[in-house]
Amino acid sequence: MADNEVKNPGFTGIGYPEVFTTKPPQPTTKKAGQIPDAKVDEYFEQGFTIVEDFFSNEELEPVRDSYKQLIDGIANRLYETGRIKNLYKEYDMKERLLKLDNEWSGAAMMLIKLGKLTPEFRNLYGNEKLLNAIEQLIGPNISAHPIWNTRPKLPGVTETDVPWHQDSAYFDNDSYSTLVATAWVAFYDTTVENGCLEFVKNGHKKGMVINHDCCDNFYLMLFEEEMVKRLGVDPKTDFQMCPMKAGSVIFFSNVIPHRSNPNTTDKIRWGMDLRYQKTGTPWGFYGMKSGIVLRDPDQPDLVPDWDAYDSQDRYVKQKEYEIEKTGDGKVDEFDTTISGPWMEKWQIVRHSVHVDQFLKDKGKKAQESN
Ligand SMILES: O=C(O)CCC(=O)C(=O)O
Ligand SMILES: [Fe+2]
Repeated sequence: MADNEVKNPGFTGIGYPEVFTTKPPQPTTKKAGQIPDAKVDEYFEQGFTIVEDFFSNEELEPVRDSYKQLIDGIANRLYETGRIKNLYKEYDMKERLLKLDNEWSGAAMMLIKLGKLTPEFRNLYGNEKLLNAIEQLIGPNISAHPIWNTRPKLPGVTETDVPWHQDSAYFDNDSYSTLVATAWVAFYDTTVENGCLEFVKNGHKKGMVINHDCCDNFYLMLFEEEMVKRLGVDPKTDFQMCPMKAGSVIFFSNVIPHRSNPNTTDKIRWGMDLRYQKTGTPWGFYGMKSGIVLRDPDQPDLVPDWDAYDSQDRYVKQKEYEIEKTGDGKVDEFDTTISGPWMEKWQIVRHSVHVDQFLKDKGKKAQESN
């Protein structure tokens, strides 16, 4: 754990408890998707809440189909460039990417790095029911946060095992006082065995981003002692596994610590996180990418500008940031490293190809940080 706070530009020591524990005024009209009052209270009291059966199978099927097409596209690219000898067409969505990744390790990363929102993803991100629930958490002026993620977790692929962290540790310090409400959607059942999410109850109460270290693969790490020391949580009673049925959504915020453990089954765990914030609050992504307005009570006919959102590819932006705009920021489709500005907010205590790529892009040698 990083003990020397001064060395961590990401640590401010300032907390915003009220931002993360205060329920906004609730809508006065009933709308589809609204979650029970007790769930809204739970979100602000313990820092997360699971809403079972939020989406029906019919609502999720187009999104899953969209993923199937993306995976097919990746399979074809790997095949036509001679990286794989089999297309694994006979396998379904819970297995095909794993088969591909086992033959060419990097296939899963290619999917994760496909930053584009397909029409089906846009529909899910801007889904009326979801926005009605989000309104209960952040109020009626809703924007999409710059960052969303595909979350396949593959057995044996450590790049999909996410250590303890607070999401804000990845964002810039200007956004520490902004509530970002995340909706993590389960496409299939998540279980303890396949690596469901795990949360630290009450870890949001101080509203503070605490010391992280860099990096496990490209992920920041938050150690248990740091959570105990600064957030006053108790691992014995506050760590909570959150298995979810397909179609369920877990809502959480950007300061609640969470992680997901390795998948010990032989099928992929699948989810997607969609993030929302109040319009006008800092986007939090180092000026590299902005969000878009999804809902504005003063503009009932507003159509979200998804093209503007999608035109800012975060992975290209992250590359540009690293090479300080000296290059064209083009990302090779087979480059399976991920790196970004969060790597310089925290001490580098562990190296990986991702961290070393970051240092190389920044013109620093890996050894210099040791
Ligand atoms: O899906 C996972 O395993 C991690 C998800 C996560 O950290 C997030 O959505 O913020
Ligand atoms: Fe997270």
